[in-house]
Amino acid sequence: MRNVLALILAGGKGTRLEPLTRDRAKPAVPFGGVYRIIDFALSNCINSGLRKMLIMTQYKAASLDRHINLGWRFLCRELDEFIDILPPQQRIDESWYQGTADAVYQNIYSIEKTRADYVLILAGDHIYKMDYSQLIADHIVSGAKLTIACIPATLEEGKQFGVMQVDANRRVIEFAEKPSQPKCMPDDSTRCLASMGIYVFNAQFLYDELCRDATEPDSHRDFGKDIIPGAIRDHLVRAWPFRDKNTGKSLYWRDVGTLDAFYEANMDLVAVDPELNLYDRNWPMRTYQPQLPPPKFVFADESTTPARIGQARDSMISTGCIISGGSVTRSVLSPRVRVNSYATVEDSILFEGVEVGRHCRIRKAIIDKGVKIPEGVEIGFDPAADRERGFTVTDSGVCVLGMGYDSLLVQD
Ligand code: ADQ
Ligand code: ADP
Repeated sequence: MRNVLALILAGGKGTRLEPLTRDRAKPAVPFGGVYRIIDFALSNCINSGLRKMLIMTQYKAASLDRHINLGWRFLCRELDEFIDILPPQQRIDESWYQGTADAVYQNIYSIEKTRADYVLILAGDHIYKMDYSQLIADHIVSGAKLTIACIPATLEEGKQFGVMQVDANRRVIEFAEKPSQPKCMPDDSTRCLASMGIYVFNAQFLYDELCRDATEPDSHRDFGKDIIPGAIRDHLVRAWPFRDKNTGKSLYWRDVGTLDAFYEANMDLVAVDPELNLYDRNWPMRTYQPQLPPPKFVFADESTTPARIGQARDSMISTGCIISGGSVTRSVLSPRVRVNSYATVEDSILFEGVEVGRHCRIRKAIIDKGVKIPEGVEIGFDPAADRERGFTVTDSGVCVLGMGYDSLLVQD
């Protein structure tokens, strides 16, 4: 793993996660209480034995920068180990990158300087646990120039992904980026083989392909749209299925690009027996956490109606939270959340520092950092009323309050 460089693409705009991405990049969005989304890719790198990481940022990177600086600056440069942030390159006539390949191409000098033989390209916005060393070993043994991690998806999901066809040796023979009619797998007419956006390239091959693409006038400068379809024509490009070695079953992986996917992936964590186990001591997930006292639960008085009981069930409650006479069910609370007496919070995600006033009723909501809900307010019970108040309500009925939405909350 010493000659592998991990490049983490952390620059996507994340429009479909608004308002959570209005002021921060998608990989910096809080997830699972104490994590940021990017912690999953970075923890996977560390747990896989990778020690050279470059994070490519673009939009609204201040909060991401701070998180990396606080939580991920522990590698030893003297041993040629690093996690560095590559800010966007300032070009004379264009300030933003075109596609993902352009972002990599413009940083080619920093990448070549690492003298890596293999480049692992990752997205900063996926929730999963993957041992990249297995993927890299498969890549090296097969002699492929490029290996793409893949997973079965429904034909509907396939419209959001790169969809491929492979031969009996897992050679990729067709690749379509976000096809309107995804082609199914030969042995399963209901599913297609989706690219996870995780690639291992032979470094020299990557540089050659990026330089070739840079001279194509019609290219979008994108891995999925241009580089991969170009590479499969003349070179050995293989697929690597992300599945359990023993059972053959596909493993947990979520692209949390939409509010509903983000919500569901958080809710997956509060299941009694979650598919994604964060408590696995063999695969620790790292993050930055402020120094805070343990969560506290106070008041237990059943004689009042409603009862005044400080409690949480089937929930993840972070440090510094105080559940003071309120009740929390199937929810994920980031640090320093406060839930006051007679309030109920159900099926919700509350980010850092949210305060829920007395007698509030909150259901199926995502509430961003620092929002203070005044006494007696109801959220998530009436989608039309929630929309009217200026909140985002998703197709599946999740109500989302961005930072600074306090002013829209009038007392019911
Ligand atoms: P998408 O995720 O739709 O599909 P894209 O929007 O290009 O592809 O984003 C890929 C990653 O790069 C994301 O993590 C994004 O945040 C980041 N990114 C985008 N533009 C960037 C830039 N200019 N600088 C830095 N980072 C940037 C891709 C593949 C599909 C595949 C899915 C799987 O194209 O084939 O199926 O990922 O999720
Ligand atoms: P994160 O929650 O990701 O750590 P920050 O707290 O740094 O992010 O906030 C990200 C950006 O959002 C900041 O640059 C700030 O300008 C903006 N912001 C923070 N709080 C508010 C608020 N209450 N209303 C509007 N914008 C805010």
